[in-house]
Amino acid sequence: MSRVWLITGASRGLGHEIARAALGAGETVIATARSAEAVRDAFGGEHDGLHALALDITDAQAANAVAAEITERFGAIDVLVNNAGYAELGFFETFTDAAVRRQFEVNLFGTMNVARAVAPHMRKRRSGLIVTISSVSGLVSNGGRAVYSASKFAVEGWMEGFAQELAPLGVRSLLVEPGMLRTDFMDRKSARFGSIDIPDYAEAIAQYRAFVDGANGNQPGDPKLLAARIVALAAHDEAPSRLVFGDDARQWASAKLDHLRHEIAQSTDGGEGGGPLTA
Ligand code: NJP
Repeated sequence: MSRVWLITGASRGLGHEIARAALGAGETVIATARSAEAVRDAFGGEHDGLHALALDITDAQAANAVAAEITERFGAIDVLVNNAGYAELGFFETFTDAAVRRQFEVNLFGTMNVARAVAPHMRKRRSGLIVTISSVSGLVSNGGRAVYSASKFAVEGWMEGFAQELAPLGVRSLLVEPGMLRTDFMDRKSARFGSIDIPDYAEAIAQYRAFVDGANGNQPGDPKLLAARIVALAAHDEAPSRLVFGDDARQWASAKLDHLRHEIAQSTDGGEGGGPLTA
C-alpha cells in the first residue's frame, strides 16, 4: 500500500533524490521547497503520486497549513523527511550575528517547525516515521564549519531527546549523518560565507575557500545512493535510529569517538589521586 511522504527541500540535492526514490517505490510524495514551481521544474512537470507544495520551513504557520492540508487530503503523513538546510561556511568571527541566527533559523528552528506541525498527526495515529537529515557535522566540528556544526549539533541534541519522547507513542525516528554529498550544498547557490574581513584569519580562510571550491561537485557521497538507503530503511519497522552515511563520515565519527573515549578516560574530578593536570 502506498504511504504518504512529506519531504522538505525537495527542489534540489538530497531531498529531490529522496522524493524520486520514494516515488520509484510507489509512494505518494508531497515534495516541498520555497517555491512549488521550482519543485515541479526539478521533476520536469507532473508525475503520478507527486504533489508539489511551497514550504519555507522558517514559516511555522505555513508548516502547520501544509501538514493540515496533507492529512485532510491524504488521510495521514506516514513519513516526514526533514531535509531542508544549508551551510554558513567560514570562520566563526567572520559571521555577523544575523548570519549565525539565520543558520539556526533554517537548520534548527525551521526543522523544529515542520516536526512540530507533523508530530501531532503521527501521535494521533500512533504511527509514523520522522527522518531528520542532520550531518556528520552534527557529531564532529572543525575550523570553517563552527556555525554550521553548531546548528547541526543542536539538531542532534533536540532530535535525540525528542525521538525518545515520541517512541512510546508509536512514532519512530531516524537521524541521518551524511559525509560530503554531491549536491548544491557547497555551491554559491546554497552555501553562504562569512562577510567580516579579519586579517588574522585571511590565509587560513583563503585555504578553506580553496578547499570548498575544489570539493564542490567532487564530493565522494552519492545522494541517489543515500536516498535509496533511506527509502529502504523506512520500509522496515525495526530500522536503526541512526544512519552514518559514507566512509568519510564513518571515519570522522569514529575518530571523534576514539578521541572522546580517550579524553573521558583521562578526565578526573580532581581531589586525591586526581593526577598532576588537575586543579
Ligand atoms: O543541499 P542543496 P543538500 N525552506 O543545497 C532547500 C544536509 N547535508 O541536498 O527553497 C525550505 O542541494 C532548498 O530549496 P529551495 C544539509 O545540511 C548535506 O546537500 O529551492 N527549503 C533545496 O531544496 C541539508 O540539511 C551534505 O532553495 C529550503 C535544499 O534545501 C540536507 O543535507 C552533508 C530552505 C538544499 O539543497 C540537504 O542538503 C551533510 C528553507 N528555508 C548534510 N532553505 C552535503 N551535501 O555534503 C533551503 O552532512 N531549502
